[in-house]
Amino acid sequence: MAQAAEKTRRGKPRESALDKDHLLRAYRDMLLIRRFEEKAGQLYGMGLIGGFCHLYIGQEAVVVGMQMAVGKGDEVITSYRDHGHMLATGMDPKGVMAELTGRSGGYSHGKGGSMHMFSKTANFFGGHGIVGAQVSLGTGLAFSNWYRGNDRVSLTYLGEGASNQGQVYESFNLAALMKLPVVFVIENNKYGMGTSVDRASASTDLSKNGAPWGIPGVQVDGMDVLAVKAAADVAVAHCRAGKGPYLLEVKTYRYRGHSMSDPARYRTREEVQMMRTQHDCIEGARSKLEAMGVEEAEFKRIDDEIKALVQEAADFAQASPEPEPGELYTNVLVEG
Ligand SMILES: Cc1ncc(C[n+]2csc(CCOP(=O)(O)OP(=O)(O)O)c2C)c(N)n1
Ligand SMILES: [Mg+2]
Repeated sequence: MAQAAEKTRRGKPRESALDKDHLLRAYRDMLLIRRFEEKAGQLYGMGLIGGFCHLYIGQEAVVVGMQMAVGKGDEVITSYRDHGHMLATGMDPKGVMAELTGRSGGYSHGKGGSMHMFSKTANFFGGHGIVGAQVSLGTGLAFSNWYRGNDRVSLTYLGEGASNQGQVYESFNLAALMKLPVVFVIENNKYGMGTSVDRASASTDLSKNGAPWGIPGVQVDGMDVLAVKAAADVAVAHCRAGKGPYLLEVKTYRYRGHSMSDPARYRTREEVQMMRTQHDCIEGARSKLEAMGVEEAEFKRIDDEIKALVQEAADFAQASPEPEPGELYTNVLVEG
């Protein structure tokens, strides 16, 4: 991050202490998501998690970088690939894992599962299984902030597969027309299930998809958490200043299958391997931290802390009881 570099008296650029702390925090937060998702994958394999489950492994830098740019009160909404977003907004790994295993200690009391969790305290608005549906809802969150006259910003995430949906463009229009404070974050992981973006989208630079409505947009390296943070800072400041929506196309990659069963015939092993070995966001952050002088003992301390947190979440998820049969019809419908 160019502006993050400080000049020493000899004129050599070096990262400031503040940047080291920020990056360490980002490293920790990305590692929590990675290890949490690996554990979720294991529990799925053991039959403890059922139904849909979309892992976020590989994409951690996107949500962590975005969260570094927002503050208390700002809102997040996303699709079904949502565990990382929940952890990054500060939701408790125990409650998320318990929801994945369908237990009463979960955020939706075991009745929502992987794709349907919410937290008012964390300002996390889900978890949506209908592709693109969250984009109109996220625009609605921004409308509510505009209506109330506060300075909150809505981070509305979508996949590149969702990006050409009609309701996405309707949302762009309304957001631009009313200058709503929403950052549209397209997580371009190259695939929508088994369809590559090149086969599905006539528009190849998705950051320009808001151009007809005058929505500024940029492409961002989503495997570099500091690049995401830098772009997010600009986007969030734009929205907070009342200038209307902003679009980020964040180029990322998912290492695992679309969902838990995925024949993976749409890409080569070499492609996945190349991303894992040459562009991994956690390894990238680690190398930068090593260059800043962070020692092995510090990484070990963070690894141990995360391992313990994730194990605690898995233990809690397995010890928490299943919902009582009498709970079948509670909290599923609010009568107006
Ligand atoms: C309206 C709708 N159409 C189709 C589906 C089936 N479906 C689930 S995920 C998905 C692909 C979406 O890809 P993308 O937006 O790139 O998100 P990613 O899975 O890569 O995070 C599709 C077509 C759905 N859930 N909802
Ligand atoms: Mg995708």
